[in-house]
Amino acid sequence: QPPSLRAISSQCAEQQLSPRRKASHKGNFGHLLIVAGGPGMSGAAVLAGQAALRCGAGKVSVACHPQSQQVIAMQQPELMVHSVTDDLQPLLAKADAVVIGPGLGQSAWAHQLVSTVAKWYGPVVWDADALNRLAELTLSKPAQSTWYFTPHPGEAARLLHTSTTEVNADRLTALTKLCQNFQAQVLLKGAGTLVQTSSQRWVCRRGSPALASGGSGDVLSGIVGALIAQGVATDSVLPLAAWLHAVAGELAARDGERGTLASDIIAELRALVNPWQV
Ligand code: NPW
Ligand code: AMP
Ligand code: MG
Repeated sequence: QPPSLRAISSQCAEQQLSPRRKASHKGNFGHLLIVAGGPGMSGAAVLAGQAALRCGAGKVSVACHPQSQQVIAMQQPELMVHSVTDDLQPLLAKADAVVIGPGLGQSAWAHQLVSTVAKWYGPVVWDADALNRLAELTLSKPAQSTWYFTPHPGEAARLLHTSTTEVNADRLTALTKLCQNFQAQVLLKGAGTLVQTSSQRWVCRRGSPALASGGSGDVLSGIVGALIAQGVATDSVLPLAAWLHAVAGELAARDGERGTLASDIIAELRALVNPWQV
């Protein structure tokens, strides 16, 4: 019997996000590693990285393709940007959480990174091309790690070896199958985003068609990663991320939903992750 469906509300933010201790330092807010940014898609890594910074991750590193390193580093000086040619292990060793997928592409370089991260013991957010690669493999999650999936209906269809139409015809069934097949917590994107954690199913009724533009999902992956790195309770990470992203999208659309950019969503996040200040 799958868990019942609850609406995600502002309570999520109020319960999980509290003021920082006066004496806190960056080490208290986690080190997030974002494995992203293949050739031609450096922007996806920048958007995920900026969203993670604006959601309060203590440190954010990006592991990207050599061709993307300079452009990513030049766009956001707070990001630590590493060109990865062979070994990801030294970067994984320093990370509290990993996001993998935004703009990763489907090259042998990307596939190698997916295989390495799939063996890591820590929490991993799987998005975009990393999900597309997982769909082609038969891997299982290491027992100690927690996996978070953030597919759009197209990615969900690839993971379930079905069509986008089938997924959208019964989104709750697709959600449950993804959780079961991959032992993961899952956020299924699209208007009325669905989330399944270990104990609860959620629906997010907030959000806007302003979110329907390239890079919007890359922002979401950074939000999820930042919440994990900061120690938000495991079962609250995905509902809270869905809510922050959706409400930020509504706020970003105040001048009109058409033409809202993914970057505009990021600009709204800081007020939302400090809810006691509003
Ligand atoms: P359609 O078109 O309606 O038939 P892909 P991607 C479907 C990176 N990016 N409801 C859609 O169906 C990403 O991170 C980089 C229904 C179509 O079939 C990835 O790594 C950017 N269907 C990579 O590009 C900015 C939906 O999914 C398919 C749906 C490819 O990612 C852009 C499209 O998905 C981008 O984020 C919905 N709500 N949503 C950058 N600046 O660097 C999606 N679909 O083929 O996986 O392509 O999502 O663009
Ligand atoms: P992606 O396809 O990975 O770029 O992700 C798009 C993001 O925007 C997801 O979080 C979707 O849930 C959200 N989104 C797209 N279209 C809508 C919509 N019409 N209403 C609400 N959210 C949307
Ligand atoms: Mg995406």
